[in-house]
Amino acid sequence: MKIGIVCYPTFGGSGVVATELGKALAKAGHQVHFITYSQPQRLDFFNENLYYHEVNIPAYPLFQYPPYESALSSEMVHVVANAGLDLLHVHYAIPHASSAYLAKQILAAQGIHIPVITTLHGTDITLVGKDPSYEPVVTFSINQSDGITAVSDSLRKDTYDHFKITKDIEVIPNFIDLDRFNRQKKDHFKLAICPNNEKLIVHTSNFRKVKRIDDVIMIFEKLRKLLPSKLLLVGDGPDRMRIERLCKDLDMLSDVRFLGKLDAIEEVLSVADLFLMPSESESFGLAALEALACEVPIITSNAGGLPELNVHGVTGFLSDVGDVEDMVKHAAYILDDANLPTFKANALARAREFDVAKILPHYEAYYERVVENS
Ligand code: GMT
Repeated sequence: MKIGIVCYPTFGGSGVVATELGKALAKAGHQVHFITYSQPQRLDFFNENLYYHEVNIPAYPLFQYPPYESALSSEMVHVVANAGLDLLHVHYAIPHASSAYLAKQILAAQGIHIPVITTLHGTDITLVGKDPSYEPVVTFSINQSDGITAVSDSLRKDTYDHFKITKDIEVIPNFIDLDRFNRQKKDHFKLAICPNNEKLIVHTSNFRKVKRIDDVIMIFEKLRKLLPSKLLLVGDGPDRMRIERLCKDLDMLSDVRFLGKLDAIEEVLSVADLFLMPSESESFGLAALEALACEVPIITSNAGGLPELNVHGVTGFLSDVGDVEDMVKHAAYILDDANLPTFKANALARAREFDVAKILPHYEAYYERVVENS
């Protein structure tokens, strides 16, 4: 098939999933055209089936807010018509679903039919999309999509609960490329961070409020009193400065390192003993799946789709949002040398269930169904 993929090209989970999906589709022989405002971060290899089309947004003094959606729709129209696409697959509803709707109408007026699939990823539904400033457009454009997917049962339910959706939503979970995400031997790195064989705790995120990084700090503050440990924080975002100040105030900076945004996240995960994700809301938890693939057990909240990934007592533990004490108790249990090897093995076994080779056929089958029925 010839597939157009529209996504945010930055570090966010939806952009990562969209890019990895496009790469896997290209490897499977499909022709994939990325349509984004800059080159997707993970589009890091050459394949004869991959194309990248940049959306140009010409500046004009009148535009306080450059009309990105119009430029995106126009680029979709050009690519669909010129490359003869069979399908447009847009990731994250805002504004991609409404831009795709407009492109579809313009193309229809030219006698070209293009089916549109919208994949809902998380905050487009649970946070931003619910805002009255966006809600009518989000509801309308989701309903106008020829196919809708959500990354977990929980997100599917949230979508029906918060929006008047009249169509079926297919659940296709996040997936992982185990060729890239696997535990590598990085002893020198571990020794540099944990010179006295301390346990290494990792958190990766975009440092937004929804991630509850204060909880990560409070869990670690209590944990390091129970056993020698270090904390690595990977990523960047609005909460980073405040969290750095909090660590300084708690006199923790000797045990906590802020690594900022990193491409080779699998190298950090390769030396980790435990991953923390105490999020307020999390539709799937791709970062936690990346940890599992590197044999790192996970302590997560039970928000959103996390119970669909984290098997309580097997791959890690689930706690109520904000229950720091419970998370500390579970973290100490996992990190006990008598328990850690079992949790590590279980983590890998669970990650294998989300291998891209297993999930890709679900997307391909869904594409065929949507194209046939639209
Ligand atoms: O808020 C984020 O973490 C970024 C966001 C995105 O859409 O870029 O991530 C969401 O999509 C990921 C991929 O489907 C999911 O694994 C994340 O759980 C989800 N984040 C939230 O729901 C908070």
